Amino acid sequence: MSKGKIVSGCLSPHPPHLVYATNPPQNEPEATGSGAWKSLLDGYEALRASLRAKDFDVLVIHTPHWKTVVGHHFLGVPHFKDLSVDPIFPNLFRYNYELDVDVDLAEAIADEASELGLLTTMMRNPDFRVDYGTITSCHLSYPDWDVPVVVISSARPYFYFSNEYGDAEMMALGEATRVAIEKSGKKAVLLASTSLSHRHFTDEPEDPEDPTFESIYNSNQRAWDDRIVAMIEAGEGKRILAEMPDFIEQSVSECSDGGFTWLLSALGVPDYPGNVHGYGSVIGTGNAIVEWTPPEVQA
Ligand code: 2X7
Ligand code: FE2
Repeated sequence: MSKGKIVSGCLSPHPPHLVYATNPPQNEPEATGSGAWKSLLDGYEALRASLRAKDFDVLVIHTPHWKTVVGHHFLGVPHFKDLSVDPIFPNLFRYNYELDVDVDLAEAIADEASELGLLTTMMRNPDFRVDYGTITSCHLSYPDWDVPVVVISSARPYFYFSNEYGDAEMMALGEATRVAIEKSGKKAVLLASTSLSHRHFTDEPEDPEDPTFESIYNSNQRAWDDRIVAMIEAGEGKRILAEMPDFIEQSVSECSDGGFTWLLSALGVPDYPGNVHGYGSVIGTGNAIVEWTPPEVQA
């Protein structure tokens, strides 16, 4: 068996607004088409075109909206079908999903992670409702749903301990993910389902797609996002990690759920640029759609 590899690692933010805006048949609410979020919708179109041109066996996703109190959990049932509803925006996202899980790879990542000292659990409840972060990022990045997924929950180390300790756990989880993929012989796409800056408005315009309403929450949030995006484009993975604790603290970043650090670690902390397909705000939050293609895959 040849060695498995990560063929692409992506930041894939999950505002349900972006699914709503494109009116897929799986989503119940109907969009007005007023035109907000164009930069992100275009960015996702570019990411989808890129992923469809790649050959891969599995999507591995880390989601901030499956929050687990004790350790890192993995979906451990081969098939799920249900209705996923965003608890904050049920007016935008009520999505009928059906997906397959690569349970073997999920177990292999969990085993590697426990070897590295992390607490892991396989989630075996067939009636479990998959969170909207998973469904949204998978739909926006790869709506074909014709490959299985591995879904990893977000444990609470940043919240119970510190940003520095949280990063240390996610570095280990990223390492475990890479090693398990290599041993599996599979080709994987990784999705870190996360916004960057994450302060959001607490009221909504009457038309959620009103483009005149949409803007970043404040210029501090935007300054941090710009800084992170510049480091992504300069191939400064190591520096992003060095600044991650301050970034999380000062921009209320959703990266405190660990996805970005996990992704950078799994990619071996890239010193090559990520391709920024799009950046934009949704209800005040900052979101970047980014893809790192490892140099050995580009060659
Ligand atoms: O979960 C989210 C998010 N992270 C960003 C924006 C809007 C809604 O939901
Ligand atoms: Fe979120």
